Amino acid sequence: MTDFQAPLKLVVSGPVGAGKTTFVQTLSETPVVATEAEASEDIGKRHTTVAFDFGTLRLDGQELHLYGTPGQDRFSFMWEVLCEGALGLVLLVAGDRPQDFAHARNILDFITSRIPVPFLVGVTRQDLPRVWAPDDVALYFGLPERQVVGLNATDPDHARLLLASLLELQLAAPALS
Ligand SMILES: Nc1nc2c(ncn2[C@@H]2O[C@H](COP(=O)(O)OP(=O)(O)OP(=O)(O)O)[C@@H](O)[C@H]2O)c(=O)[nH]1
Ligand SMILES: [Mg+2]
Repeated sequence: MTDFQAPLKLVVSGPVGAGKTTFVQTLSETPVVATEAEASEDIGKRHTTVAFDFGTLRLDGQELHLYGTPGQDRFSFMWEVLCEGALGLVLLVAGDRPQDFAHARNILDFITSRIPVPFLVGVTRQDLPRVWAPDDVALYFGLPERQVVGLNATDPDHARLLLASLLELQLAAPALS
């Protein structure tokens, strides 16, 4: 027996502009590997993730590896690659972009139908006016309120709290084999 604990792999996914890259950058204690490129179509911002974001941190003594996915559907093959072996999922959606909620739901279904992992929905941009509250997003997704958390993805305290809640869910989940 060794007391080496393997890093826990967590995936951060969601539509374009949900805050995935921001979330990984806010949390990572090591320099983030990011693969942003100039967007080739009009997605409302200049740069977008084309392969993944990668960051690491320790939380409650557990080493975590975070993989942020691209948001654009044309990179959906990367979702499967990145989700291989994942033990948790953070599905981010921008609280001021309700037009993206259906797409977020599709991404969530796509991933959880392939890997039945514990997940939390994070509703970003809570620092801005006129955003959907997490409870309303929970209703929209048909999820229990405790599974939908509001956050400002640029705030380390918010981001760490969300991950801590996901770890709690993960510990509570029956062992997946
Ligand atoms: N005020 C505020 N801005 C945010 C928040 N989350 C993300 N942003 C901003 O929203 C923009 C888009 O965020 P990204 O992290 O690039 O989004 P993404 O999900 O990685 O997008 P793709 O890689 O294109 O799919 C950036 O300018 C962020 O600074 C938030 O909670 N509050
Ligand atoms: Mg990104």
